[in-house]
Amino acid sequence: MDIDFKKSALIEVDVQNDFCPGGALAVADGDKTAASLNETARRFAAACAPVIATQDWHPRGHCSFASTGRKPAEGETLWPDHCVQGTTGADFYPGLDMNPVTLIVRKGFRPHIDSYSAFFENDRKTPTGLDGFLKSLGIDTVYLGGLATDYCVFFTAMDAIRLKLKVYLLSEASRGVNYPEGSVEKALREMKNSGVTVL
Ligand code: VGL
Ligand code: ZN
Repeated sequence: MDIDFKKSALIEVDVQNDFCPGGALAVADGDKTAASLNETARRFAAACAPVIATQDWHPRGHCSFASTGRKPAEGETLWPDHCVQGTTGADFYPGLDMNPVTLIVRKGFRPHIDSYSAFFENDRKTPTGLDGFLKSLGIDTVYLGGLATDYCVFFTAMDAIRLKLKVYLLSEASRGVNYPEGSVEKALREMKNSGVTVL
């Protein structure tokens, strides 16, 4: 993989305990993303290129939790309680090397909006600040991987395309929830159709 480190950033999406085996919203082999991300992150760090780690960071009783008893809107998915602020489940998976990371972006902390993408919350307009961060550094290309391929990785990739960035998905460094069945394949297809290069 030939990377232009002057204009590229790596985004490591939600590699947190709750998305790894044993966690509240475990993704099959979610822990396997870490080794591959670490290897790429160390190459970025050696070039002093930005490495961003995102962290799903929900308050207790967050609107995305099925435990609220709320009726989901059309097309909306509710989840088991996960990545609650300050809990071990919300911590980064210990196998993820945080030394190369230059920025941590927390998302999903507004009680009434969920946030899958690292760029915008699910209202599609509340920014996380990541776009401004990348722009101020002159970044035009992002490499991304992590959890989950069909949710947070997918929405991050699609927003990055919308923001006119070149997007490379590190598929070896990503795993999906695949709920509903087939959603990983659907996400991969949509990403490819939108201009994401799947590595
Ligand atoms: C995610 C569901 C709920 C993810 C986060 O990181 O893909 N999925 N919250
Ligand atoms: Zn979440």
